[in-house]
Amino acid sequence: MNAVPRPQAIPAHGSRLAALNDWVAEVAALTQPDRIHWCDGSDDEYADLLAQMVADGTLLPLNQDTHPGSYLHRSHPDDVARVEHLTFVCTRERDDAGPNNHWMAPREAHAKMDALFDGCMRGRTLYVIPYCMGPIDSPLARCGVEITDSPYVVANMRLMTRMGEAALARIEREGDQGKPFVRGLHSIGELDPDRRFIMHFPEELSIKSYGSGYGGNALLGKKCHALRLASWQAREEGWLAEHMLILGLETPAGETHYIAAAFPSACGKTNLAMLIPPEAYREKGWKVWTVGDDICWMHPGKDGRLWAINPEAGYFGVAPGTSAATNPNALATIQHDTIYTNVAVTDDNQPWWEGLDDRVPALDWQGRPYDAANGPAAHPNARFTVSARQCPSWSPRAEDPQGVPISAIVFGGRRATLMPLVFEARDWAHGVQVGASMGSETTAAATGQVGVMRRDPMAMKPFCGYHFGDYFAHWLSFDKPGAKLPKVFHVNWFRKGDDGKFLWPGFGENIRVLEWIVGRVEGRAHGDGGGHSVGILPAEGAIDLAGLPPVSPALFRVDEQEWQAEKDSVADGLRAMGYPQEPEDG
Ligand code: O2Y
Ligand code: MN
Repeated sequence: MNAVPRPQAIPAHGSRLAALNDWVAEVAALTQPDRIHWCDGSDDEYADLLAQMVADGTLLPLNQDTHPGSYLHRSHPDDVARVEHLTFVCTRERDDAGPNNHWMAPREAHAKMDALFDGCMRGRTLYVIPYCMGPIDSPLARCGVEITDSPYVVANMRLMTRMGEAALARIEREGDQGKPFVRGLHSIGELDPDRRFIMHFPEELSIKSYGSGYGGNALLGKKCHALRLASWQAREEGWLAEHMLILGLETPAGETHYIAAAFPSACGKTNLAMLIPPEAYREKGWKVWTVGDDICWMHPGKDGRLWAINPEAGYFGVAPGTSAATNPNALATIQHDTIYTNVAVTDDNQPWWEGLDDRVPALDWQGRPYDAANGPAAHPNARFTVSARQCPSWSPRAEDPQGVPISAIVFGGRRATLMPLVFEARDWAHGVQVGASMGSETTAAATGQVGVMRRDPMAMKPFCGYHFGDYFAHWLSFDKPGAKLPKVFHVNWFRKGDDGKFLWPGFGENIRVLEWIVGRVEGRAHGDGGGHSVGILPAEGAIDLAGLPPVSPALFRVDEQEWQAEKDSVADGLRAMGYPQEPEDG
């Protein structure tokens, strides 16, 4: 008897959840893949994917003696960073997306995207990736399914999320209770920048991304789900989805305080999250535990505190500048089982980037023989993708389904002038204002000019999925009776002197600032009384500077006149982002 061919749209494996099967069938009918693969998240599946990508040249094996299990991917040279100008939030009402987002009407956006997706997976495999953002058994976690035609995306999603059968089982269980999952549809398309869009539909909990295979544009669990859609969901449900690292700071008394910190893209969140204290501090018993390096979901607990999880399971970190001096923990993390993207290689095929060491690379990020005349050997936004568990400072509390209680929230930016090393906000409302006033000099994490000062409230300018005015109001709403909110601080590691040199050594020495912060939380460390408009600065001598070369007192002061000018600039920046909202006519 002849076997009846399976209709293309019916997956070989599939889910018992009709809503999921139907969506996969609908997408397959539109995109016309040759095959459908439901990802189970197993080691065998990962090994098969890697072998397939090595065979077709998508991945290049690196030196397996020095970097076992590690591979290099070279992205299309026009596809090397997030594309904010092509990223849209598509709400029914334009005003809900706010002036901080590019907006398109959902009907128009769907039509535009579906025209691009039409037949785009012919000759390719459609992968169905069920994933969970957060510990798989956590009530704070949220699930999604990404459909993609990129095996590179599948491999990265396996490192970055809890992906596969356990996530599918949770999606099915929640589906039985009528709880939706986030639907992310992605195709690399032709990798043509003129046919590239990243569209978010928060009212439908869905994402459509076409034309890029890179990072935040393509790994839809990360910026698209865990920040843009999650911030929308968080507002509806009364929690916060933030662009923050989470670290645990263990004091000599054996108490661990959890700190969440928001810095704009590529301003050192990974370095701070993995900080190794200087020897004198280690000897006294200080230790840093890494819970997360990029995203933090905070929910008010029954005890009034904010409880946080890291929704991610891996790091997609910036390689250039990562070294034994700046971040030894990151370097140890990426010695094996790591996917590198757009780094250079040495003549013995080891990954290399600017700032790593003084070797001279053999090939640059595009695979050309290295020539300084072509620019940096590694792309400035070159990345490593790696499981968080490989980090020597990985905190087992990263798997705690309840999350960790947050003692302090820290905002910061890259500011060559004005901003002192650290100050404390007077109260929650002032803290929200401090976060909303954040500014920073831009980096290579997104396309656009580098080194330009831009306002980036709460480091969420590229990632808040709704109107910033509503977002600030949401932050303010946490201050209610019974709340035991974290103290709020602002730091700046990047202040420069007249000679253009950094005034603060940074990296491991930043523990001195964290020590003051937890001292303030515990009511031990002294502030200056706050008799000025900035907030509360450290009292003289309250930050331990022992053993450092002389530190400029300018780092601990603020010029009142310059501060007033900053306030005007903040007001202009916030107005440009539509805040405060104009009163409606009538
Ligand atoms: O996703 C990218 O294309 C690079 S940007 C990035 C990657 C990891 C963590 N954060 C960011 C960011 O831009 O904030
Ligand atoms: Mn980030």
